[in-house]
Amino acid sequence: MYADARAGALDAFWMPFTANRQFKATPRLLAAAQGMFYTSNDGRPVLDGTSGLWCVNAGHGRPEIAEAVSAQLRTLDYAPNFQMGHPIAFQFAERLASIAPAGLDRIFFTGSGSESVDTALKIALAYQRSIGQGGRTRLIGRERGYHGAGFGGISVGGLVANRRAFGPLLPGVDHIRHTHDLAANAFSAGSPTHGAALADDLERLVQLHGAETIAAVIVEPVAGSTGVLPPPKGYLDRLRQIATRHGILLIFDEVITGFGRLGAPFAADYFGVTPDLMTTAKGITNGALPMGAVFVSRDIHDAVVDGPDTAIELFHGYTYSGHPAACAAGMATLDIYQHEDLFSRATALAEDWREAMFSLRDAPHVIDIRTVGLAAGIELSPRPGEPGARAYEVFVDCFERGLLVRVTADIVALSPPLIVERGQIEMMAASIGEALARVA
Ligand code: PXG
Repeated sequence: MYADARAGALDAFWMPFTANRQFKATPRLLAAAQGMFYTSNDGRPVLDGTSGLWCVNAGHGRPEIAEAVSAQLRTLDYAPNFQMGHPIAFQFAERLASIAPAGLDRIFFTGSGSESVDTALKIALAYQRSIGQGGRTRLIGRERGYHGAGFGGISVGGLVANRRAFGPLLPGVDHIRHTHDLAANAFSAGSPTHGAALADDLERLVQLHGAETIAAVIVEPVAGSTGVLPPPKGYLDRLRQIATRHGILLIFDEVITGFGRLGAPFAADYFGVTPDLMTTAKGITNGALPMGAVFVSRDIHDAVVDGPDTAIELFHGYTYSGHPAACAAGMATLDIYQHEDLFSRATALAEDWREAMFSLRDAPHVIDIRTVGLAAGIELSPRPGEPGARAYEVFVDCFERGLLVRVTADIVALSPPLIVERGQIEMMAASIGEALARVA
């Protein structure tokens, strides 16, 4: 219950991606957080099964981050990075470059995942132009992809609800097919066996549009928002080969998969496939401050950062690109990831995670379970005529009993902080199992 009981106290905040009237009639508020737990506004502990929104990878309330941010704000609260600079942005970029997949060691800072996506798409276009391929203006995304909420991201994104209200979007965008195939792949742990050939859909678009019109293809290595879809075995390799063969840049959107979600620093490391650009955000600061970063191959950087020394090479950037406090949060976050070996934690827990999630295989309504790293998607059969209602009820039931999960359509998604303990993983499976037994 909201402490401020005045009528209308929740009205002013137009909440994002939320059923505002339903929420404000029965609000769920989180007042504090520590480690693996939130505390709800009415004082109940709530186990965080989602790392906030896939971002609090090192767990909540880390004093090291709070102290680093506080010290930075007292020393240098803000300074521009346009034709000026400040030390911590360079230091943090160098730290990020040192953990980047081979070759992706040029870092462009942004304020969010959506800005990272816009930035990567713009760099791809600028690069093609700088190498004399200015006719390559098409951008390719994938059905069911989520790349944030900017016009670039929703254009290459493939979730109809995020697109339909917003007009014609960017011109010249096309999409390859998604990889979800329940009939062939239900209950696959990790990457499913069937579907590598779906990468050939990029070849189809090359035949349709001409490679010389296509700048880049962007995919999430594991599609997250749409309900955790690991790539079929061999799919990402094949996509890499086709993109390379046709001079198309490959962008991995690692906003969710970056910073240890899969048991390696990045999905590129986990799957052994290196893209040309990589978008990140979320776990970069453990969610403590808004920030994103695009990792760019040195070749792309060098091709764009060319021409007369006095000319600005890329007319792009944000007031908060490399914000000092966000960089301080990021440096402290990387220290934690490294000292606590959190990038390998998802691998250490993978078997327990898989086992716990697959214990729900025979629970009511479950039609698929997918796990990869420390993420899982539990897909339910929709209640006839009421798509999404069943999963939403599971979400509310879990919250009331002290577990935070995410739902999208009729899929329950889990992505706990990497500090999760085995017992807490079992609690998550047990709570979801009980909720499934209760919903109609
Ligand atoms: N790319 C990907 C792959 C994402 O998952 C974004 C870009 C956009 O990031 P920002 O920071 O602009 O929100 C995202 C965001 C969910 C959920 O429940 C996922 C996201 C955001 C909110 C909810 O799956 N991902």
